[in-house]
Order: sequence, then structure tokens, then C-alpha cells
Amino acid sequence: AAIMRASEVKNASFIGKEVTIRGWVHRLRKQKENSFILLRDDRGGVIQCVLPTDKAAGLTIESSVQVTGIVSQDPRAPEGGFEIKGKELKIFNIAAEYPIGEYQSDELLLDKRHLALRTRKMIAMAKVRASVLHYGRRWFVENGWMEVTAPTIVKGAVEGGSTLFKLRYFDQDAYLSQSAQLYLEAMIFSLGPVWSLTPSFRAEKSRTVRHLAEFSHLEAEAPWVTLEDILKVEEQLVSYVIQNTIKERAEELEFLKRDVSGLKKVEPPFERVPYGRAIEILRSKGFQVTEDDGTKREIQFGDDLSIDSERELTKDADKPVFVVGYPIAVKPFYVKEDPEHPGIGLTADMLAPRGFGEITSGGQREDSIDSITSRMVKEGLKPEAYEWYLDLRRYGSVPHGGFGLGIERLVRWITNAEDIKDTVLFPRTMSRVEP
Ligand code: ATP
Ligand code: AMO
Repeated sequence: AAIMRASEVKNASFIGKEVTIRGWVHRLRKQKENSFILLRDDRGGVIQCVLPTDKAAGLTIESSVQVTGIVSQDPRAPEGGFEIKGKELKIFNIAAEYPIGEYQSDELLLDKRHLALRTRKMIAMAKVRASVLHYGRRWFVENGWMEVTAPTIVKGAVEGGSTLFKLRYFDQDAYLSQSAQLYLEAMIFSLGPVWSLTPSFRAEKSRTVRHLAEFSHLEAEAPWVTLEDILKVEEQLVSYVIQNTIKERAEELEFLKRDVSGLKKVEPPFERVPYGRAIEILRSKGFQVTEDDGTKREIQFGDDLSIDSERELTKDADKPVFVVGYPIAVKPFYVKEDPEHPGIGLTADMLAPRGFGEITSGGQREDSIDSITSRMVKEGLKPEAYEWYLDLRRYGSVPHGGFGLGIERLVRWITNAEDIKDTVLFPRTMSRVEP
């Protein structure tokens, strides 16, 4: 007979029928006569199987088994009130004593992440993440953007030198890519609007709940677009991903205790708050910044926005907010200066509601070669290292723009995860490259 899955069997039409299901012993309760196994199938679904204890005697948590039996309904059965009255038990492997128990420290769960993937929380997280990736891709495909990939071993910094991972590349130095942006910029001249989903690497030296050393970066670039065109793409993309994901993963989000009523409101347009206005709002609330030497002072025009200030700006919001027009001094060399407002960049960050912080960054790119080279020098970068990139400004430069979205940041917001490490199967942080 065909092997069934828990979600198929938990259906009134199967009551009284014989089914076969296989998977792993997720939970186990042995009584004198009967043993109650919560079986987890290979899609993460669970169903209770009841077996005579003499048959189930050798079973342990995470043993792999196949059970054949009759489906019945019993209100006492966990996870939906269906169970299988087992007649036959086939054992594939009796698991050794399982290192993960019911209550475990976060640290142990990270050390044993290869096993922790079997917990219901990680299964739910992985499914939400899969939907975010799927609908992210699908939005671009349906809207006529072309998928590309860029190299992840590169010669130059995009997002500043301090977070570069250096590596030995045959007989020269190279780096792990921080962003595909510069390569996507090269592609728009012949391929039009392009997008990529590739890992980006940042040697983030701080431990925060928002930073990974390796993250999944959804990036896009298009010719002949304005900042406003880019913001429209971002708000449509994010709304589409969220609405489809909360529909497809309603069960998983409920398991994660995520109240999705706020997420349901995420539809374009998102509010655009000029950077100067954001600073005024923060000043009116007496917001302070801490200098490098530890002294505090009132926030002022020209300061970058910290996570605390981002939280303050979005604490009552249900929808994300764009902060538009940061000073170019706090943004990388490629950000185009607003010709009407010197010193201000045609750039915006999307801040997720309720303090989840920045999830995208993007805008128009500087198209003048002179401005780019002088800004590179100010940033301490060597223009010689960017010769190929500067060629893009020499040969047929056009107004263009794009953005980058951190998949894990978006998943963290959608799932209300405390820590970004929860949103990725094998997280890479300053203190963790294993498993
Ligand atoms: P659920 O949501 O069904 O409680 P979970 O996947 O969140 O399951 P936990 O209950 O947090 O899992 O337990 C973590 C791990 O402990 C599971 O992978 C499971 O294999 C194991 N476990 C569950 N029950 C027992 C038990 N009675 N004795 C030993 N280990 C158990
Ligand atoms: P930025 O550096 O802001 O911009 O990165 C874009 C987005 O990537 C995500 N992100 C991260 N996620 C997890 N861990 C990290 N360490 C991390 N760093 C960044 C965030 C962020 O908004 N090339 C530009 C974007 C552009 O203008 O196109 C860039 O990379 O969600």
C-alpha cells in the first residue's frame, strides 16, 4: 500500500481504514499495555500511533519506524484528535539516546542544530522561510525581471571595508561578496531589470539579534528608474510576499503564536518619511545618541539612524515605513546625490514595523564618474580597484537604481522571531561556523 502522510490521514474519510505511515518517534509515552507514539513524517506533520507496549518496547525518541494500522478518531489524541491503532511496526533504526530533551538551552539547540531541525519550531520556521523565498522569486518572474547570479568571490568592497571577509584566492587576496549590487549594475545595460538571490557575507563584529555573517540577499537593479520607481517595487514585492506567505503558512504562524492581524494590513503604499523629518520627530522626543567615547547628546541632522531610533519611528506602525533621503555622508559611494538637495542622497531604507528595523536599502545610483571617484576616496577605497565598475559610468551611463532585501530580516518580522538566527537553518555568526 502507498505510504501516507499525517496530514492526509487526519481526515474523517480515513476513519476505519488501514493506512501505512513512516517517520520518526517525535514523542513517546509508554504505559503498561499501550505505548503512545507521536510520529513525525518527512513533511514535519505529526500523528499519534498507539501500539501494544510489548511491540514498542525497544523504541526510543527519533527511532525511524513504519506503522500500519487503522485510523480512528479519539478526542484525547493530540494534534487533531486522530490516531492510528497500530497493527504492524517496522523499525528502520533504533536511535541512540537523543541529546535534545524537552527543555533545552538555546546554546545546545544551536550546537545540535542538525538535530534541532526536527523540532516543530524549526520546521515551522523553515516552511515560512520557503514561502518567503518562493513568493519573492515569483514576484520578480511575474513582473518581467530577469534572474541572474553574480560571483560571491570578489575584489572590492560594496558596503564598507570593516565587514569584509578576506580570503586567499590562488596567489592573490580576494573577498566574500557583501552585495551583488555592482555586478547587477553591470547587467542592466544589456539585460534590463535584473534580480538575484545569493548569499552575502558580512564580518559583523557585533552580536545582535539582527545580524548574520552570511545572509540570503534578494537584490534588484533596473535602468532608467527613479527613487520613487524603486520604492514602488519594494512595497509591492514585500506586500505580495507577506500576503501570500501568511495565507500559505497560516498553520505554521499559528504554531509560532504569531498574530497576523497586523501583517494583513501590509499593502502599498508605505509611508515615506523624509530623513530630516525623522530627525525632527526623534528630537521632539528627546532622543539621544551615544558618542564613541560614551558621552550622550541629542540626535541631530547628519546622524545615522540606530536600531533604537528605528524602533522609535515605527513603534506604532503596522506597515513598514520608508525613511527617504539620508545624508550621503552616512551612505556608501554609489548613492546618487539629489541634484535639488546637495548633501542628500536619493536613497531610502524600509523599516519594518514595531522595531524590527531596516529590512531593505536602495535607491538611485550615482551616475557621474567624478562624484563616484571622489566619494570612494573619502570612504578610504581605492578607485583603481573599481576600474571595471567605473567603466559602467564611462560607456553609456544612464540613471538607474535598485535595492537589497535581507530575507532573514523579513522572515524575522513575519514570524516575530526574537533572534535572526531562528530564521535560518544553519546560522553563521561571529561565534558560530558549525554545524
Ligand atoms: P512539540 O511542539 O510537539 O512539543 P517540539 O518539536 O517543539 O515538539 P519539544 O517538545 O520542544 O519539541 O522537544 C524537543 C525535542 O525533545 C523533540 O525533538 C523530541 O524529539 C524530544 N522529546 C519530546 N518528548 C520527549 C520525551 N518525552 N522524552 C525525551 N525527549 C523528548
Ligand atoms: P545593505 O548593506 O543595507 O545595502 O544591505 C541590504 C539589506 O541586507 C540585509 N542585511 C543583513 N541581514 C542579515 N545580516 C546582516 N549582517 C545584514 N546586513 C544587511 C538588510 C539590509 O537592508 N547594496 C546595498 C543595497 C542597495 O542599495 O541596493 C546593500 O547591500 O535587510
